[in-house]
Amino acid sequence: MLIEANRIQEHDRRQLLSHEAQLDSARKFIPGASVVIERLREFQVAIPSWALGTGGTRFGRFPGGGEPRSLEEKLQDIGLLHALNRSSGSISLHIPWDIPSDPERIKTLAKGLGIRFDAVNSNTFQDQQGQALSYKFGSLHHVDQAVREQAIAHNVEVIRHGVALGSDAITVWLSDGSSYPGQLNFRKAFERTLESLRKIYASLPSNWKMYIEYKAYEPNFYSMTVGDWGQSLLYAQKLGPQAFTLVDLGHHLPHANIEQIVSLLLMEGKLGGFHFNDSKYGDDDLTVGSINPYQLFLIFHELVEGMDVKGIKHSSGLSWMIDASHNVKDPLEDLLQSVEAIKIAYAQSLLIDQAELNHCQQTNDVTRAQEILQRAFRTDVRPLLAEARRLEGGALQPLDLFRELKVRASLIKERGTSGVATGL
Ligand code: AFD
Ligand code: MN
Ligand code: MN
Repeated sequence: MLIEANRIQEHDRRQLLSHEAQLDSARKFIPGASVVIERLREFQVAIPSWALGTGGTRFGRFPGGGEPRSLEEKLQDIGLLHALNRSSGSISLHIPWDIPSDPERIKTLAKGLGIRFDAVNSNTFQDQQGQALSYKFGSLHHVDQAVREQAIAHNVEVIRHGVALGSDAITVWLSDGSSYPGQLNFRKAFERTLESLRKIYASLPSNWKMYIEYKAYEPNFYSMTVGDWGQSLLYAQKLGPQAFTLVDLGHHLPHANIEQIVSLLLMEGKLGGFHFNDSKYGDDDLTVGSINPYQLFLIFHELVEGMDVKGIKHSSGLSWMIDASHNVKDPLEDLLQSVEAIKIAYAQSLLIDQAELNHCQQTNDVTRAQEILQRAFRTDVRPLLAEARRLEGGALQPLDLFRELKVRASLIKERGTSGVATGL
């Protein structure tokens, strides 16, 4: 299914009067509104190929139908999102789930939809059919060198697939760890992992980056070999200038101050990218901004402040990706909501008067500092997002149009109800 431009224009025409009224009033109380709109027009968030189908838990999975059955259909789904919001112009692939049979054809299809390839992900947390050695006790940290070599070879192959598609980064997330005290020698596990990562790093093209994603627990419950940002940063520093830490918002222990982590990683020049999602308890992979939008805003505040200090371009300096799982919602609706939440937090963070905040900090005016942040957070920037979308040819209200056009029903008609998208 494709959404024709005239359907979007027609929708925008119907919404225009009320949009303009809201935009006019927003412009009155947001001094830098035009600059914010320009920044929003550039901002793109990558969609994970594995979030287009219905996710599940270990208890069950309740598919909603019309799920993409192939890489082509995953691209088409992202094409739908991008047509509606003009902010989902890239995809993050997971190998081997998304090995393209014909990379050139996939590239042409993606280009036609305005989609580029963000970081490619390796998978050594599952055993694939026909795989010689098992990852039951880990991959890059495994005590058996043959298992480590197999996992290294897989990562090198992932880079090769990425190169063929025009990607320029690999994300390595390891499930390696231990579930019981005594199972693992932490130091040796770290050293083996580092040695394995060095081999993968050595095969990176010179323009590529390696993102090392950490996670506090699950599937291992006693220790994770890349368990927090300190460990990820250690690997990244030891590996070299092409290695960076990737922050997945759901991968921290409860109450972690993620915004402070982000600030310091940026300071060190070692923040590579993001996996956005939201959570209440753990790695819940919920819709971005659905549980704690204030935290998301505070993270964006640190990002914008830190990137500006270093002269890093907001839209392209870091890899912005979603990593979510949709158990009860339509995945495409959920992704539209997630991209919207990210852009709202980004736009609000652009409203902060950094000079004024800095003055408050230097004079210990704690009350005023809080007021500055909360004034920005409580500003309704949605008319600015809508205007940025309209100017880019997107829909003023993407979610409404998605429903008006009965996109899911068309996808079900096209693909049936029993197709299962690869992923978790
Ligand atoms: C994991 C991690 C990691 C991985 C993904 C696989 O967040 O990003 O690639 O899920 O679905 O929890
Ligand atoms: Mn992730
Ligand atoms: Mn996760």
